[in-house]
Amino acid sequence: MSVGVVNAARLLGRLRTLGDVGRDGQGRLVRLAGSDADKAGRDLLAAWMREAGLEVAVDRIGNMFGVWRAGVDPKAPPVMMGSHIDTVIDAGIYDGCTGVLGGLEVIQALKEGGFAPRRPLAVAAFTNEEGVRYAPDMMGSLVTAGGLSVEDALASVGTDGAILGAELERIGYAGAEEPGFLKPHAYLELHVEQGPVLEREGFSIGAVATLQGISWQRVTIVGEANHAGTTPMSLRRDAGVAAARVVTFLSDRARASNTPTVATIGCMRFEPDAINVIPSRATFTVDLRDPDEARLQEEEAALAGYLDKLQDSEGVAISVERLARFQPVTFDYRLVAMIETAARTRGLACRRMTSGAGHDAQMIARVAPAAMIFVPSLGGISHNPRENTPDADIIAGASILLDVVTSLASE
Ligand code: HGY
Ligand code: MN
Ligand code: MN
Ligand code: MN
Repeated sequence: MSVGVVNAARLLGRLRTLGDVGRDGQGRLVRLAGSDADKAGRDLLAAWMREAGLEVAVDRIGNMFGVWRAGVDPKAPPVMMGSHIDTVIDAGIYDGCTGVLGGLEVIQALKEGGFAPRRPLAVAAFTNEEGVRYAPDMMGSLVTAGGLSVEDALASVGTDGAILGAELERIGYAGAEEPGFLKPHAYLELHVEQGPVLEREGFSIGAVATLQGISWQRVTIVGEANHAGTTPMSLRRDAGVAAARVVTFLSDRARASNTPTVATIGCMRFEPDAINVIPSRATFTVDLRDPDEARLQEEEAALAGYLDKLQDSEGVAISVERLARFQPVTFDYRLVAMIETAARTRGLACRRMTSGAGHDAQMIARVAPAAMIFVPSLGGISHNPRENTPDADIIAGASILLDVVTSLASE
């Protein structure tokens, strides 16, 4: 029985308002970790947290927490919700923000409904979940879970050369609290699915039981700059051609395998980047994912073997830098079952599923029981301004979050 009702207008209004914070000159939503746009989003979130009467705390890696110090022992481990408000480049408005604003709405609705929790409630916005400017992704929650030292995280160098720690200082979000200062009793993340499954199969709610493994690498291929017109094809050491061979190798291999392996080359740069110069250097990223750890290792080994052979066949030198590596995760069975029960009670079609995307929940699952609630993504589109989820689904997901949190906070 819920003691509070999600205020749909408030939640949807905040999603749209925050969705307009951090638009660049081309109107694209770009709120990269540590940027001025990130600061603007954080400032707005902190104001909403205070408006809800929450204590706002920030830790040294910039993770933000709104805490309702209620309950028998206000210092007891809270039931925590959360996600992230940093975005990719040219993002949609739902990725991450649905979980942060959904969690804030749940606390506000429960307070307004007169709910008397036995333990505190909290909502978190983790720093640099997307990893676009600073690798690895899910950085703030990874530090919270003890998977990366806060010193190393603060020292990370962005794609633009800026140091994360200095950026957090500059935007006023280098907090005082030690990461992990707020150990959750349980953690729940509401998130848009970012894939096609729920919509295609006609489900309103996804109870996320597992999350696939992720491998991020940066590959640098060094050949030799030379004249595009005078150099015979047989004498070239063309870094661009070598890089192109890797793109087709990975794509053909992933397509040919009848496994869930996915491979993406999202960034690529040639140097000197001139129309009539054979590229001397190609730098690109590789994102490999698979729900099965052994298979993911096989894919990494196959790529390494291919790069080895390519060095000889193309006469280039190849180096690889590991940017992130996370094993597949299984979420807390009891929480997954609570999500399914809440959906059934509300008459919402719910299916258990795995997450293709990485999420902060996978890191928090290392230190507390954690699970995720998915709501459908129209057309399965995400990391794209066309990302969209029907209002009714957002409210349904937040209502399930409220139901499960009400039970957990009564324990
Ligand atoms: O890459 C991911 O899956 C997440 O969006 N950071
Ligand atoms: Mn996300
Ligand atoms: Mn994302
Ligand atoms: Mn995520």
